[in-house]
Amino acid sequence: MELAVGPFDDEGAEIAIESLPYRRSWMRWPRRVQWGTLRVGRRAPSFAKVPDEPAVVEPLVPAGPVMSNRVVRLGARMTFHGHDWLINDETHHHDAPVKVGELQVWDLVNETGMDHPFHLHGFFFQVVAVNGVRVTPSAWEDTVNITGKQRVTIAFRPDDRPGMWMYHCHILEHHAAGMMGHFEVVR
Ligand SMILES: [Cu+2]
Repeated sequence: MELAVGPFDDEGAEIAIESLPYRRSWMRWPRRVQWGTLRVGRRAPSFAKVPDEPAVVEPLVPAGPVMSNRVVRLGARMTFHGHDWLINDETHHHDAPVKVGELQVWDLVNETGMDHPFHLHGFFFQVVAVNGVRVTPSAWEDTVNITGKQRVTIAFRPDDRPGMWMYHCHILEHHAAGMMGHFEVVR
């Protein structure tokens, strides 16, 4: 997505920076919160350069049925203190290794009723299907929001950077309470 961003108002105008209400679970009622105020300064020339052609994203997975080679289930478990947040029924899941150059197609299955923004470290991925329905990837992502009970299929090809890598829910209290996994990239 390419955006042109202002401000387009005159000097002295005030623009609120807000988070808009979004219901990410039944547990919390969404609120509109103002985080800051932008005051428009004196008019200045733009430094932006617009590319002649928009970026082209070559699909990693050809059209047709998708075969995934891994399932990552995002779950939860009640505890005395609140919740454990889980990957494949474990906190801080130790996932299987992946090979450099080998196409990865992962089914991310949200077993809970709330959203989890899934974030992968180190490798950009394409969203190839949502709830089993193919989508044409239009961008390289490092995070995809998975709504309650949704299944999102992603694809990436690990390049030659062996070592331990991580994925996690980007709601940091979920990450801290276990909704993360490590996996090794091997040659
Ligand atoms: Cu989460």
